[in-house]
Amino acid sequence: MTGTIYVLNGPNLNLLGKRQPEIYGHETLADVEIACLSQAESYGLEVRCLQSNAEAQLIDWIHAAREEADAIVINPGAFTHTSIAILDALNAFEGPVIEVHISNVHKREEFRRHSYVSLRADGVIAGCGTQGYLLAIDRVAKLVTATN
Ligand code: CA2
Repeated sequence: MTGTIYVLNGPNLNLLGKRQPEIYGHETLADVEIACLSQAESYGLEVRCLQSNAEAQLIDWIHAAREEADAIVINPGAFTHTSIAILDALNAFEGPVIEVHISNVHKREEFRRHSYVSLRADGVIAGCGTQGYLLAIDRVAKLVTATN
């Protein structure tokens, strides 16, 4: 199978493994990205891992994914709860979109329970720690195979 998955991470996720391990665990973003590469490779898929603290950069990458990716796995960080612009960008992407949250957003503050991105996502994974990214790749592999 050939195919490319964009794995996008939003604001503050560059701090993974460096702060608040009780919420986000001990793995760094680099650890997560290596695990994603290996998981995708097991399905014969390629992965491009990108992180930004800037909403505009994330939107530009989602636009690039329209030409370059077959699926998007995205943890939009706090933009999940605020960004209609990221929702609009994802709505212009045709392939599968899986939304990932490391923490269980439903067990936290009320404002984390609403996600604009979920209005577009084909699947949402929350509260599975960084394993959520690998579960998202499993799901994408299944969806990409089903459409090929
Ligand atoms: O649970 C998730 O993955 C979140 O998307 C993480 C966001 C939060 O705003 C969402 O409500 C849920 C925050 C990312 C902050 O990441 C950090 C990682 C380590 C240390 C500090 C922040």
